[in-house]
Amino acid sequence: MDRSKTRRTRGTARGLWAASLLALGAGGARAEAPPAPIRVFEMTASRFRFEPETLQVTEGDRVRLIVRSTDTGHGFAIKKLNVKVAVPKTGEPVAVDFVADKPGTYEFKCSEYCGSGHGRMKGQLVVLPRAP
Ligand SMILES: [Cu+2]
Repeated sequence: MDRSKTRRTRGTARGLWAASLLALGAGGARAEAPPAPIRVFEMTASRFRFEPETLQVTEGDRVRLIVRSTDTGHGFAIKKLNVKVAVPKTGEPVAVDFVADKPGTYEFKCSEYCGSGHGRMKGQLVVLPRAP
């Protein structure tokens, strides 16, 4: 009984291996561009700055920012990209996903009043043109 179980398991493993080879072959035959890489950045928000203050990505990158507060409640907003999230004072990380689809410099700033220096709590996202 144990032996037959083993054989079945091996058979399944072989089947999966063949299936994955087929999948690779099919993927290679398609002339699609590979998906844009995801750039992941971790960022902290605290009175009254973001760290890092400058982010640099390349046109077309999919970007994920993981933002967390080290003190009080903040916000993270990139107006031109329609991004705005609350960053809770609990320190829980918040994920912000967007596609940097146009080159340029985008200001980001704190979108939740957090004290006297709130107005200067900002940084920039630089999106470089993709080389042809
Ligand atoms: Cu603020």
